[in-house]
Amino acid sequence: MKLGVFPPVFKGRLHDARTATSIGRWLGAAFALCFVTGLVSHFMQHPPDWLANSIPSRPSWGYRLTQGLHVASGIAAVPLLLAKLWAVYPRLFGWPPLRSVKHGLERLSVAVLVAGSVFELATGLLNTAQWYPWPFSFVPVHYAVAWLVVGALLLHVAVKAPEITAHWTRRSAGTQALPAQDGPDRRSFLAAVGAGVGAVTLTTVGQSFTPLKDVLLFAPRHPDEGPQGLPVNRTAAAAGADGITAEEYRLVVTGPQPYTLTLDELRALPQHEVELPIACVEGWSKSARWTGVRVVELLERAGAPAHARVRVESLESRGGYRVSELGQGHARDPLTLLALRVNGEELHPDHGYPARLIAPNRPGVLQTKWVGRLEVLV
Ligand SMILES: Nc1nc2c(c(=O)[nH]1)N[C@H]1C(S)=C(S)[C@@H](COP(=O)(O)O)O[C@H]1N2
Ligand SMILES: [Mo]
Repeated sequence: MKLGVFPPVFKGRLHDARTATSIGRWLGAAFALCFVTGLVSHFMQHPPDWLANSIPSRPSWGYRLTQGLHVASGIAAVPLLLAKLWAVYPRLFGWPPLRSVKHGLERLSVAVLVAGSVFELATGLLNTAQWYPWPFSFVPVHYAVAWLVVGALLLHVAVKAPEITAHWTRRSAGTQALPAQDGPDRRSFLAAVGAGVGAVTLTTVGQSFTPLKDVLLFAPRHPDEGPQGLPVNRTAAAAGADGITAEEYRLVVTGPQPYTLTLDELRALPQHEVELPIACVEGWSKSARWTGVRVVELLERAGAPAHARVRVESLESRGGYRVSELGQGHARDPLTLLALRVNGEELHPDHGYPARLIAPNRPGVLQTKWVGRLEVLV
């Protein structure tokens, strides 16, 4: 940049459309993956009525994968977005600033795109740390702004289509026009961006992809930390669920033939063992060996019809996650347990003693702890 003149003159070809396109397509891919996996997460957590009974319970690792990709693609997008902004910022000095109504609208869409992207990545990142330094509710706002970003992104791609196609491939039009010495510069810049993406991914992805947990440096939750080798978001004490005794505990099952079980009666029912992950929406994920009673067997005993949905209610008195619902697929899956034990031990209070729900392909927030009631919905 040549200082002292306005508008400034940028000579570096790193700021040209070819660099912007190179980074832009990776950023676009990261955003697309983040958006699609975000939609999956949204609909699994808040299924509209018409969808509630069609959410599949398999593959059992499905949500772990999609949410792991959601958080990883969001994190990878941070260095990509910074690089992209650096590559294109000279355009902020384009002169005259407003050439036409169309140009004005285009700049407005870019402003929405940049602001929305920064907002999504920042709030998403802080959410993984369970830190909410803002007055609004994270989930609906993060979801709504995602649509705004996608809209602005599609508009941006449409407007820039000629430049994108011109610079898409190595042999693309315009390459010949570039001075030969640009090649190494651009390659080093792109290599540095690639290294940045690799570094942030490698040092954070271990929170859900446990083979890499030993190089996990920058994640708020380590998948090994916590009682019985599993992380905890909300402790029994925080939920006011730490005083539950085996003597007082009752499981209430409602339905055509309602009944109540004591903990000893639950323990006396056929026990099954499953290996399933807790896949927290916030990004960490960890597999464990759970032992307990099949929910489908509890439902059959209550005379529940095959298509019944189930409301799972915690003994926790308040808190956003004290109730969850099982659609038909999850309610009937033999892997869905009311678990009494984890990794060979009785559940720790923080993991939901005396009984918690564990089901395949399900967001962590819906794996209800301290379960006291199963309500058959027909
Ligand atoms: N009743 C109740 N169940 C709950 C929660 C809660 O706050 N209350 N937190 C959920 C969340 S966000 C996750 S990720 C898992 C974590 O389970 P863990 O603490 O046993 O690892 O429990 C879920 N079950
Ligand atoms: Mo969670």
